[in-house]
Amino acid sequence: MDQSARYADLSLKEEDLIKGDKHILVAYHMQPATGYGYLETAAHIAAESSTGTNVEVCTTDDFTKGVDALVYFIDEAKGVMKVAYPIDLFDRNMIDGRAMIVSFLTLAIGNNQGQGDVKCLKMHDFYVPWSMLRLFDGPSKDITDMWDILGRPRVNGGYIAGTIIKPKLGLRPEPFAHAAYQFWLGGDFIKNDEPQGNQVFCPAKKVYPLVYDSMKRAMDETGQAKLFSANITADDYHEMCARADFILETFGPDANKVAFLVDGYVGGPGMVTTARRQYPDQYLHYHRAGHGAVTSPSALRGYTAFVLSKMSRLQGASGIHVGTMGYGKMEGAADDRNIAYMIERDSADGPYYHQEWHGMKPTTPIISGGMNALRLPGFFENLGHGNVINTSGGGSYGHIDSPAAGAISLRQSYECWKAGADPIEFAKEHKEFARAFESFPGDADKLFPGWREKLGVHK
Ligand code: CAP
Ligand code: MG
Repeated sequence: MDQSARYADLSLKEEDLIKGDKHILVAYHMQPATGYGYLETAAHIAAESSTGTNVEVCTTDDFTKGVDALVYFIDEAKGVMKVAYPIDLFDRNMIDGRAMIVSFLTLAIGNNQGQGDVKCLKMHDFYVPWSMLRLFDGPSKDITDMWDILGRPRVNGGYIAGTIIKPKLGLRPEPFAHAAYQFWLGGDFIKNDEPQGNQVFCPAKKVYPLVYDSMKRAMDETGQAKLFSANITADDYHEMCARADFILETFGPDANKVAFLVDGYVGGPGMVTTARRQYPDQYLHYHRAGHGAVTSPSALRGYTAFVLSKMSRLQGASGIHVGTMGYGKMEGAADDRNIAYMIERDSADGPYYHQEWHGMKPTTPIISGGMNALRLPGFFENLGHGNVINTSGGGSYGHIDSPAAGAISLRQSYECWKAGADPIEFAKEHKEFARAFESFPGDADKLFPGWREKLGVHK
C-alpha cells in the first residue's frame, strides 16, 4: 500500500522544522528492494517508525495523525531520505520525565531495519532540537576533570597518554598489576581491555587491590597522578554496581582517579545510563566493541560510527572510542574528524545537520586501535589538535625497551607534532621515540622511508 499521502510531505522545509523545535530529524541512506518505488518505501519506513503499519487501522484518530513521522526530503538519485519525527513520539522516563536513547533507537532504527521492501537503510545523521536535547543527561565528567587530576590546565590540557593492559586476556593478578605499574612509570592512563572483568584466573577482588597498589607506587615514584579505567560491564545492573562499588572502595582516597568503562554497544543504552546515573562522579568511558556489525561502511543497514558517537554524548559518555581515522588498525578514514568535532564542540556540522549543543559537556574522542608513537604525528595533523585520550596497547607493550619507554615515546610523539618538528630529527634527540622506530619497523619503513640510515640503525 502506498502511504505517501499520509507519511510524506515534501513541501516541509528543513529550516522551518529546525526553527519549530518540535522534531528530531533523521537522514538515512536508503535503497528500496526491487519492485518498490522510492517515495512509497520511504513513507512506509516513516509509518513503521512512528504511528503506522503496512495497512490502515480503524483505531487511528486525528490525534494519532498529529504525531506521524513525515518524510520531508528524498533524493532518489543519491539514495537519501530524511524523516521528521515529532518529539512526542519518544518515550519519557516515569521517574523524571527525561528522554532515553533506547526509545530513539526503537523508533528511528527499529522495525524499519527488517522491512521486506527495503534493500538498504542506514542512519547517517540526526538532529536534536533544544526542546529534546535538554531532556538528555549528557556527560557529568569530561576531559577537563582528567586534566585537573593530572595537574594540568582545565583548558587545552593536551594529550593523555594511555594504554590497554595487554595481553587482552590471560594475565593473572600479579603480572596484570605489574604490567600496569610498568606503563604508569611513563604514562597517564590505563584501561582494562574490554573483555577483562572477573575471569576465574584473574578475579576482580584479587586484581584491583594490586592495581591500586601499582598506582600508588607509580604515583610515589613519578610524583604524578595516574588514571585507571575499570571495566564494570555486566548483564545485570546489580552486578555492575557490585563491581563499581568494590572498585571505588578499593581505590578509596584515589577513587577520583578511576573511570568506569562500559561496553556500551553490546551492553546497550541501559548499561551506559546506569553507569552515568549511578556514578556521576566517575568519568564514563564508552568502549564500543561490536559496533562494526552495524557501523561498518560495508554494512547496508544500521547506523554509522558518527551516529553512535553523537548518541553517546546525549547519553552522557565522558569519552568514547572514535577510531583512528585511518591511522591505526581498525576501519576508518581521515574525514572521521567530524565524529570527534561533533562530540567535543558546542556547535558542529555533521554530514547532513548542524548541531548546537547549548553548553552540554563534551565527550572526549578516545583514540585507539593499532596506534603507536610513529602513527600519532600524522593522526594529530589530520585531527588538528591533541586534546584526546589515546590508548596504545601494542604501541606501549610492544616497545622494545619497556612499557614505560613505550609510554614516553607516545608523549614525545605528541610533543614532536606540537613543536612542528621533523620526526626523524626529533628522534635524534629523544631516545624512546627513536627506539619506537626499531620497535615498529614495518610502520617506520612505510611512514619514514630511509629512517635506518638517518638514525644510524643498521640491524
Ligand atoms: C586496542 C584495543 C581496543 C580497540 C577498539 C583492542 O588495542 O584494546 O579495544 O581500540 O577499537 O582490543 O584492539 P591496541 P576502537 O592498542 O593493542 O591495538 O577504538 O576503534 O573502538
Ligand atoms: Mg580492546
